[in-house]
Amino acid sequence: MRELDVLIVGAGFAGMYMLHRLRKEGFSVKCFEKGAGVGGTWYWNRYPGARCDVESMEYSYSWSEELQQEWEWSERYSGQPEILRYANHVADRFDLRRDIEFETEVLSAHFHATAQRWIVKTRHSETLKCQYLIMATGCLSSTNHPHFDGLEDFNGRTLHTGEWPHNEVNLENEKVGIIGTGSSAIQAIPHIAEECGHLTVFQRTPNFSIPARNQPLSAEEVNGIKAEYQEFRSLNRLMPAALGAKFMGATQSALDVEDERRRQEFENRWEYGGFSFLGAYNDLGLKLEANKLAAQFVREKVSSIVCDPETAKKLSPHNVIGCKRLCLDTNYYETYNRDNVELVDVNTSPIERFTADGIKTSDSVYQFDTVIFATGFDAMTGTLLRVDIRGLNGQTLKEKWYAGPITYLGLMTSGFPNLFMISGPGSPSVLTNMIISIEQHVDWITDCINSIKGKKASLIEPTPDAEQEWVQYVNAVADQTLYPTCNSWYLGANIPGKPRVFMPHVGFPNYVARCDDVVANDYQGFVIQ
Ligand code: NA7
Repeated sequence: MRELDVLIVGAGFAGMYMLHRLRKEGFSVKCFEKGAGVGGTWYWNRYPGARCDVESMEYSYSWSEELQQEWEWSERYSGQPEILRYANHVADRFDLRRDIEFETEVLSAHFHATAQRWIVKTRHSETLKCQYLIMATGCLSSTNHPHFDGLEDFNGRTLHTGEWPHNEVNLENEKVGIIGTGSSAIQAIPHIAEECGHLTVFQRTPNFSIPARNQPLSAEEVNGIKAEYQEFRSLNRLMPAALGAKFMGATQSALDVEDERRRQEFENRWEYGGFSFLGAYNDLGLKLEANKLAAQFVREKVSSIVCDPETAKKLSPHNVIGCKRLCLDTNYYETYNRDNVELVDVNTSPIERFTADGIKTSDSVYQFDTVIFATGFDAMTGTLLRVDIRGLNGQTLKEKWYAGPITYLGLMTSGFPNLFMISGPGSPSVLTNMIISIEQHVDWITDCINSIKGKKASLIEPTPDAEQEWVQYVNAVADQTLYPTCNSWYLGANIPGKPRVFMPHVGFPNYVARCDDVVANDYQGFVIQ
């Protein structure tokens, strides 16, 4: 049986950097990846229009000055193919592939208490032993396939945005249906509408979307950032979402500004595009009254863009803006002015079933060649719980987390010694620039493993008290914001039966300070032996 110091699961941006760090520290380490290539999220999400919503100069590794200087991003927001090229470039440049085993899915990991080792089994029936197991499996990696009656009868093609085929998908002249209007759908719909014959969009909840204003990056802008890249990174790390220092950080309340000035500020931000919109005032994510002003502005924009008043009304989002992740688009609302696009509100016309030819709602029958599920993910915990992970006394992670994930710092959970999660529930992860959060976790884990070695110890796990306190703290912080007020995937609310618990930690700098304090206090809240 192979034996390693560390096994990393997943070769996305988390797994790749983790591998690089631990290999440099001299540990025997391998990375197992289910896909046939690196890139994680960006390997699987290849749907038309897939694009990052964090700006390219920020959504990239900061740990290698040479890398960040030499890589040339072409657009303000990178499209999926360019991000995947970047991931491949990193894998080659740092010779990571020799320690990544592709098409190798981990099915189970059981902790053997006497041997103090994790016993890991793969789909290829290999069994191996490792001292540390690091789950770098991503927050949006288990797709959500909601149940629809009759789906098995449908003779057409079905696709999921999060599992898009690797060969070209030709939708020309096809009748296409798409279910869902989250970020993936909002990016894909304008592209699909241009390509296909007719597109029917099935919407359950209208989302807030802001124009991305994507454009080519100018040499001037790139050179300006590269001249002071470290400073640029440091400023962004001080922001609550570890991004956008140039447009977040407003100090004024939306309620303290007269109507006309506020309107102009929203207008400026709408024109500038992207997440900057939510940075207009310091209380848009905190006070309902302030939030309503921003939400109303977007609703008015929707009505001014969409020609058909009935469609505009259906598209008008009615909840709290930013409570679900804000969507960024290119021509999303404009697409509904096309003759070949139709919007169906499934609240008033519920989908009853799939038929052999398409979909039957309560009041119509639709024929489709292809139906696209843009129905999102079992986020943050989905992939961790799909692996059969068993800790001390055979307890499964599923049993332990039956009422919601319990972690300390989003890094570890008690009863599961030497099991680390990168961007696990309870850490800032999806509320931040993921790459920056990933780097902070990877660096923390590397220091931790080195420290255990330095102490001539072999095991680490958090205490139950520390993790209980942490979960309460994460929820208390979230409760000071508007995040818990809607049915988002941050709360697990998109998956029937999933416990409703706010999973990410709000605020990057506070989180980093807590992690640093824990280390400064000799790994307070952990037991090392
Ligand atoms: P999201 O944001 O979870 O969106 C999924 C969409 O699918 C959303 O509009 C859902 O409606 C809809 N949905 C899910 N199940 C159903 C059923 N059963 N019937 C009708 N509609 C349904 O996933 P995305 O992939 O778009 O984006 C995920 C993240 O990736 C995004 O936040 C960015 O960070 C990138 P609902 O809103 O639940 O009513």
